[in-house]
Amino acid sequence: MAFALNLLALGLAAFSQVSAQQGPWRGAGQSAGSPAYNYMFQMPLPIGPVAEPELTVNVNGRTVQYYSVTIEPFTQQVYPNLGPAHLTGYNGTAPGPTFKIPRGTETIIRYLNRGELSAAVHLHGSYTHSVWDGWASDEMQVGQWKDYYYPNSETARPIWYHDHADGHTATDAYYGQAGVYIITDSAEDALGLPSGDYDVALALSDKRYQSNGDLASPNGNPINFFGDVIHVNDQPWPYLAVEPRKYRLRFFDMSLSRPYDLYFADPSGNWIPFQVIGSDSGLFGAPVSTNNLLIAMGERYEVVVDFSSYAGKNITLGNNLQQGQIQEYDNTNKVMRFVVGNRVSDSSNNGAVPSVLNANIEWPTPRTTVDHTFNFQMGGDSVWTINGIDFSNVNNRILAKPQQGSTQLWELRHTGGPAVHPVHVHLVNMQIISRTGGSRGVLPYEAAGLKDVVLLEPGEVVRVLAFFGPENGVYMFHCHNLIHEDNTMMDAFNVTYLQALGYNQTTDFADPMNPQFAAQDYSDAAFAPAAVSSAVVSLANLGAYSAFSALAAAETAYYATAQSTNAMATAVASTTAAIVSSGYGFATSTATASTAASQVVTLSTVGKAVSNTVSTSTPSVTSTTSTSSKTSSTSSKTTTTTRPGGPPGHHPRMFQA
Ligand SMILES: *[C@@H]1O[C@H](CO)[C@@H](O)[C@H](O)[C@H]1NC(C)=O
Ligand SMILES: *[C@@H]1O[C@H](CO)[C@@H](O)[C@H](O)[C@H]1NC(C)=O
Ligand SMILES: *[C@@H]1O[C@H](CO)[C@@H](O)[C@H](O)[C@H]1NC(C)=O
Ligand SMILES: *[C@@H]1O[C@H](CO)[C@@H](O)[C@H](O)[C@H]1NC(C)=O
Ligand SMILES: [Cu+2]
Repeated sequence: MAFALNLLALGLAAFSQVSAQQGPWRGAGQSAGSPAYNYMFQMPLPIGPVAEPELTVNVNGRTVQYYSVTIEPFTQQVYPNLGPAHLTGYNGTAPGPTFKIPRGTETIIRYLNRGELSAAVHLHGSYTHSVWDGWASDEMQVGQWKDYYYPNSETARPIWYHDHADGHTATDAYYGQAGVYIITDSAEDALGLPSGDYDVALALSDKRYQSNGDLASPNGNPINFFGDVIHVNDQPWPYLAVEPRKYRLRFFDMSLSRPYDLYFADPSGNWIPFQVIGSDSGLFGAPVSTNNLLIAMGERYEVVVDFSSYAGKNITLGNNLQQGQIQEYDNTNKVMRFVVGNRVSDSSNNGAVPSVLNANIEWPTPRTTVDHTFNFQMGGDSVWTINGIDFSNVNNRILAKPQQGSTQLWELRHTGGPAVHPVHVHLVNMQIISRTGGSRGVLPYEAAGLKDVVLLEPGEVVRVLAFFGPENGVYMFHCHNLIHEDNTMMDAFNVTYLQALGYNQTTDFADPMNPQFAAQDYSDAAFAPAAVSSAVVSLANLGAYSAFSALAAAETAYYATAQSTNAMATAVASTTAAIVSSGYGFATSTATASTAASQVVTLSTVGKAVSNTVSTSTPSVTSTTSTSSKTSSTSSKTTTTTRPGGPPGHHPRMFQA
């Protein structure tokens, strides 16, 4: 039955204009018990401010911005007629502050945990060294802080940040620890897509409320959490006043367990065609026209929708999901409303969507041999696993060891359990090669770009191809149904060091538990302006991402030409000058300092400068640990360490790493 319903949703919706009114709504008459929300489409869509850097440093031509964020409890009046909801979010907001970072500008974000539980921050969709990737047990306990260092070197794309702490990621994301992070670039700017007020991020989530207006807990059911109140940017069923022109809308599914099948309906219920222009890893080669868009947890899709024919009318964003595993309620078929005005105040960037959006998607090298098969299944006691191994199985949880810079074909199988599994692989950009075993293949907008999440419905087998590099390190991959992730459908892979590259790191970024980068206890001294800028400079001076482009090029050449390690010297020498500049390419940072910086410090004379040139045959990075206020000079290659135990209420599983 699930398949039949699913076929209905995807088949009918994709190829014909169907009325949203037709047929009984399968969620009608059901509620999860939240009080009635009597303000549907009456509250404006919240659009948070874009974060501004507190400090910008220039190190050997690289621009590094510094931001700080405090994880803290706050209240939000969700039901105007009831009491407030209690949340815990980044800087006391939900969603957290929006980041908009030009490609090539590195960022260091200091998170201070003033919440109730331990925290680990993952920048989802970023190539980030393991030590800053939000490894589930690399946690900040309450009262601790950690500096996360990000490259932002990939092409323009909508990524996001959210908690990833061991065992309570779902709780933390649900109560507010999630936010939008957008990478921009000049190639995208040159396309003339709708921008400024006409470029809107829409973060979807579903929640439940108690009779007093406070949130109901998402915990208790190990299979799924489905709320009966749909939020966009943490506001239930909002409206957005728009002009009769084109808009770029960026969808983020930040829900714990709920995918959506989105459509735009005019006042008669007719669906409005729109164009999908990009997904997780940025712009497609060409736009994909559709009447509906299936988006699962963790996924992002960007669309251009044209309201020009609807002046003075209201357009509803609806959810037509008809998937047997997904619980719909009375109003989960509605998402938000666009109230179209009569006047266009700015008609720039309102032309046809270019037929070529991105001519340089860097598709992974084709490969037909399956390197790994992963079964996503439910075991006894409601434990979810990958190949029978869960994340608490410390000695066995590394399920793959792709060699640095290699391309692998992974087969992901939904082998059981009454739920869907959107699989997220950290670090990589995946090409979705095939989907078999169910009722559908690869959707056109899944095939049009690279992705970091792919949805597995019951019975489905999906093959994905990805480049594992350019550097080595240990990363998680897991189900992005956060209930499953916590319970513990998550394991790891180790991108293993490629000796032949002859590339020597003096700092170990590969072990996520390297104590050099562990969270530290709060102290006023560590937050004094001079200490902050010194910490930023020390970190920036590591040049942690400076060799990316040279390494990526060398690896590509190595795997293309080297049949034996003897060929390596030639491969490196002949390719290091070539900058990989698109797709998953890792450009060396080149952007100029942001004018938004409140303080600009040029520190080329502070510390020992990093060599980040890529013209030499062997890229090198010189660590400047001697200038760092928080490094331990003895830890060059550290293995696993044990962190202090979690706060009360912490998930009882114990990890060594
Ligand atoms: C359009 O939606 C707005 C906001 O919900 C509402 O105030 C208005 O009455 C609606 N207009 C029409 C014509 O339905
Ligand atoms: C978070 O709030 C602090 C204190 O108001 C502010 O200085 C900082 O810039 C904010 N961070 C972001 C990312 O907006
Ligand atoms: C990952 O692989 C590296 C070799 O590149 C090895 O030294 C390290 O111990 C491995 N890490 C784990 C956790 O297995
Ligand atoms: C890296 O280290 C190895 C072993 O110590 C050495 O043989 C090699 O020359 C080094 N490579 C570079 C580029 O320094
Ligand atoms: Cu799952």
